[in-house]
Amino acid sequence: MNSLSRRRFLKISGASIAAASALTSMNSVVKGAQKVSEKTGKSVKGIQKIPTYCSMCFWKCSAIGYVRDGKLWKVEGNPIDPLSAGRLCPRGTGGVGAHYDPDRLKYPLLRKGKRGEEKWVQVTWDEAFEFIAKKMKNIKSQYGAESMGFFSHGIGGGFIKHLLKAYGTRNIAAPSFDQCLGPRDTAFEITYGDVIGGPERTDIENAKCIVLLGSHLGENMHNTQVQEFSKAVENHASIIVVDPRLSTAATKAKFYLPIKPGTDLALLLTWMNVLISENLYDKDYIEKYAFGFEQLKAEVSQYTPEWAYPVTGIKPELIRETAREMARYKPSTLVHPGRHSVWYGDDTQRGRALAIMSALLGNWGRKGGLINQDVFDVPSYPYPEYPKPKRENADNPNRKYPFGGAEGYTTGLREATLTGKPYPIKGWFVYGTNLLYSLPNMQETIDAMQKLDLLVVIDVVPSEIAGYADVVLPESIYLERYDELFAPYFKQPFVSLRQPVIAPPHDQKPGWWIAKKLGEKLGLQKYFPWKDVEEYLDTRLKMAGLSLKEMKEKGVALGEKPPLYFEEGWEPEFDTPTGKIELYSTHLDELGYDPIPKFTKHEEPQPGYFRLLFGRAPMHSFSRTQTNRLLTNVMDENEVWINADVAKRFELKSGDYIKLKNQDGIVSNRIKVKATERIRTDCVYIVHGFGHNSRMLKGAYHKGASDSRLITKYKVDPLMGGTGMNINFVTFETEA
Ligand SMILES: Nc1nc2c(c(=O)[nH]1)N[C@H]1C(S)=C(S)[C@@H](COP(=O)(O)OP(=O)(O)OC[C@H]3O[C@@H](n4cnc5c(=O)[nH]c(N)nc54)[C@H](O)[C@@H]3O)O[C@H]1N2
Ligand SMILES: Nc1nc2c(c(=O)[nH]1)N[C@H]1C(S)=C(S)[C@@H](COP(=O)(O)OP(=O)(O)OC[C@H]3O[C@@H](n4cnc5c(=O)[nH]c(N)nc54)[C@H](O)[C@@H]3O)O[C@H]1N2
Ligand code: SF4
Ligand SMILES: [Mo]
Repeated sequence: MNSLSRRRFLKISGASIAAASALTSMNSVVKGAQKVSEKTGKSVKGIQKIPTYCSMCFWKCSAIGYVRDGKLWKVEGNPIDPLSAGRLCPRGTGGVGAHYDPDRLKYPLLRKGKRGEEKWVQVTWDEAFEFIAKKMKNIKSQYGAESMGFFSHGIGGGFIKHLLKAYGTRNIAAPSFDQCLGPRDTAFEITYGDVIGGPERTDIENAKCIVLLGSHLGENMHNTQVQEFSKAVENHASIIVVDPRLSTAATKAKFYLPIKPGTDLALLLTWMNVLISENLYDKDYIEKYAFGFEQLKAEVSQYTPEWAYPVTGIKPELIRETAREMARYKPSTLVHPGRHSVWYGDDTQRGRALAIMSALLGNWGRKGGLINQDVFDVPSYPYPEYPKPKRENADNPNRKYPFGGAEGYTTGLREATLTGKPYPIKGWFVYGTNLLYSLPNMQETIDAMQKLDLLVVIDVVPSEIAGYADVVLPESIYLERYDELFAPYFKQPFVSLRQPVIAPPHDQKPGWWIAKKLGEKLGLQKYFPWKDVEEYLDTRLKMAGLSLKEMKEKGVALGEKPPLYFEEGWEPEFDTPTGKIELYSTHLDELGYDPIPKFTKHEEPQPGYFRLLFGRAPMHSFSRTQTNRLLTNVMDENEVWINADVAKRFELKSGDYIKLKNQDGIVSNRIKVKATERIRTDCVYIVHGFGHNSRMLKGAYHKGASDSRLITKYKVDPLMGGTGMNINFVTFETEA
């Protein structure tokens, strides 16, 4: 497999180059995008290099935008950036295509027809703000400020969030928790008293053995993770991949475990059984730092490899061999905690099992394991205090989900809107999240929206969610605006600046400007004391001993590196009830949940049906890049991966177009078949984000099929409210 895998890997890295050359051809075809200096009104000659940070996904690599003769030319990595080390992923390079996207929203729109009819009139920004402010004032006086909800994803939403907090609501939610990493972080918080966070605290580059469950690095293109993973592969780290599909990462693996979907928890518990029964775990570490080992030992004694074989489909010898392999390299064996972890509804418990595995291998706080991170402290702007909401948040009444996200959960807010309980939600602000494609069960979202008095969507293209809005506000893209400073927890703390590289081509405006102008219309001026965003940023940067002037030149400032490992002086401190790593969770026990994870079976497909799995493609992000012509030059539709034998049985071959029909009779757009040995017979796989149905997305309309449409069923995690979405089944409909 090795030579094949190397080629495949080169192919993936090559996508970056493909995007770059597509970009050159793009530039030669883009006409009428001649840029002029905002200050002088003259065309700018020569090449300008302007540091900023990327927003093609939420990893936020620092980048340098190149402007040639007044036109956006290319985007490259910023060499001093600890995240990208100067190299962007294919999507980052392709960011140029977002600026030139012909499907962009150009000016504010007011709805003409019914919600969802996509009929609009063009209005001025002032008319749009007048309309919104009037409705928001009505909602406040009739229902209370908490009756406004805010959905957002990404750092760009920061100023709008500030506006809504100033207005008086805290009903704020993002799909990056309940539809993404929530269960994982909840599990690590329960076990270690600390989260994994993003960028993840994974020391991939120093790991000697890497275990990936799902986590399809190489298709999942989170830059730092992929770069470190390639380094680890070059250094001959032993790779173990568990995936029902032979992912790109799996082609690099020494051990590939084609697990039956939904049974990872069984495998993890069985690995623990082997580590403990064969005395392979890190005894000193467990004695020193962990709580509940005896209970764990007793609990997992039932999960033998022979028990696991029929459950997971993985042979007992292979389970033993891989457990021994992990033990051989401990503590530098990294069981990757994953990121997109909302799979089956018991995801926090699966996350707990991952966390416990890490403890048995002694890898928290150790080289090649889960390491310490620190943050470049940039104080917040000294705003006046926000008004206190009069009612508790509507999304998680009485803390039904005891570990629900600190800032609310998405489907809870949707449910409150639908039911009017615990109180009516009458307005939504939606920033940078295509809720119809990011939340499960699209119809519930549509029904909820029909209950609203006001729906405002801030987007860059006419996304599906924008199609339902009363007012659509066109934002300038990330290369055309300032945003909040980015200062995450990372092994090398840093702060980075986003600044405009190029002016927006039409009447698009940045989030900060929208927030301030609307704030003024709402009488909330005191929350916007700064003249403009430059003053705001400079104030914050000065408090951190920096300045906007120097940040505009460098883009990134580095902070002081913390000790990464216990050996380097990172203090082992666990903020749990026992002050130890809780193999046995006292907190879960107290709340009446399983203190040690237990395996439960998940529903299986009916005959003729296949579990619908989904994931990423290297050159696209979610449902947000399918109109970017640079990226669609490389991939403009998704395919459905079907096991070759299954395809034969259904008389399907690669290249045929079919439709997918789910268990509830929902039928997808047409999608191309990829008949392959690289997937199990009980599931199919598609890349998320395709299959757009908004007519205004001309470049993406009806290209490929949408997983989101087929995800009508979801299972809510009782601990934190995350929505398990891998529980839908599809069958095939041929075109004839
Ligand atoms: N190019 C690109 N990269 C991205 C993104 C993007 O949009 N585009 N998005 C980013 C974001 S926000 C996230 S959260 C991550 C998501 O990326 P990951 O966290 O890596 O996502 P997963 O859901 O773990 O991975 C999907 C993989 O899980 C496998 N899988 C499905 N079901 C099972 C199962 O039951 N067991 C096992 N073991 N495997 C299973 C699928 O076959 C697929 O290979 O990607 C990030 N990186
Ligand atoms: N079915 C299904 N659902 C999923 C997932 C999945 O794999 N399958 N993945 C889950 C995960 S891991 C995550 S993190 C979430 C992601 O969920 P979302 O962040 O909601 O992802 P998108 O669907 O890409 O929606 C992003 C929207 O922001 C708009 N946008 C892009 N750039 C800008 C900008 O600069 N400003 C503004 N205002 N808008 C902008 C885009 O046009 C698009 O409409 O989805 C989750 N939901
Ligand atoms: S990982 Fe890629 S798309 Fe995401 S921020 Fe970095 S360069 Fe941009
Ligand atoms: Mo995510």
